[in-house]
Amino acid sequence: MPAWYQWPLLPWHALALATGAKSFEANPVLGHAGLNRAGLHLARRRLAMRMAERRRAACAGGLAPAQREAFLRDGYLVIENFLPAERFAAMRDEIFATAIEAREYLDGYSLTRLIPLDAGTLGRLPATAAALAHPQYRALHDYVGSFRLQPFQFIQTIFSNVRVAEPDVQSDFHLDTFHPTVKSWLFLEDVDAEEAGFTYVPGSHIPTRRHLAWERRASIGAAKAPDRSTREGSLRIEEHELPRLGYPAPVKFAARANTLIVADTSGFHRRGVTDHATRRIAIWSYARGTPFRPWPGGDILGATGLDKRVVRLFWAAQDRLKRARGKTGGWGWVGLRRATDAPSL
Ligand SMILES: O=C(O)CCC(=O)C(=O)O
Ligand SMILES: [Fe+2]
Repeated sequence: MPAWYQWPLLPWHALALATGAKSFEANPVLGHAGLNRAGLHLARRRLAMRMAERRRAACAGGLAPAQREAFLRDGYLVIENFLPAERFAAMRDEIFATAIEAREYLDGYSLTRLIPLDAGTLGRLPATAAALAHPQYRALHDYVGSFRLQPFQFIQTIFSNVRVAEPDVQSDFHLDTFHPTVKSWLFLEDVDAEEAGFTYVPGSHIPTRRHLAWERRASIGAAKAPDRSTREGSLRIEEHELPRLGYPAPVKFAARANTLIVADTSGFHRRGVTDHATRRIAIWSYARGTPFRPWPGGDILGATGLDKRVVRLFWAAQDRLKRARGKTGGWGWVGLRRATDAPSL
């Protein structure tokens, strides 16, 4: 039962069922054990998948049939030599040479640095802006994400083993959310097999019956799960549970520079675990639409250019909230950094 103090907001929480809201903990309807036992979570998931299928079909034009087939089978696409070589080199050289205000987050053994590619930075990175205007880039995100949406873009550097600690929170197998959604990495440097390569369970974007049964069970206890990400709607799974779900073994991707990996991160994935002190630099993008919408268009942020501003506004609001609550740690601005600058702890 929701606690008494949650009752006044129940209609609001119920309305959130029709949106991408995913936190089992923050929403007493989404997190309700009885409702999830009866199939609330699964019903949302099934309907969201049906809608995504329709939207995806409408976005299929920009992909070759073999690409569509590979994606529908695996849940990801790996495209080597994605950009023309000169364009890629110009972008990489420009990025490696430019120091820009960055945000960083120290979590477990990783330090992640993000430099937004937005209205505040793209003017200083003309070769990068030109390279990312590649029409296939957008088409792939639209198809995999199932929305015609301008993705949010960042320069992402992940340093692993910056300190003695457990791997970061992304290094557990998980689903980002309950509906199809897209993330991509266009690697600026090689990622070797023993490094922290992106790892995906092939085919897990289309849940098997056993996967759905696992998800139903997980959703029942998710609001009170010991793991925070699970409570927040990004279900974690133990590695030893995976083989029972009927998928092939996870694939950890080694990749040459200029490889693009685009994935539906509603399938099981994680950041690969490594013993080495490594750095992984990529153009990282994601896009997420409203899961129950039957049509793929209507990108208001993209049409108004706000997509290049909202991330910063969101971060500012987050930072203000954190200060107001007297909290420290987590993501924060750290001043000028190049993507390649060694972490200073
Ligand atoms: O960085 C990676 O390899 C995966 C991280 C992840 O799980 C995510 O961004 O959703
Ligand atoms: Fe993820």
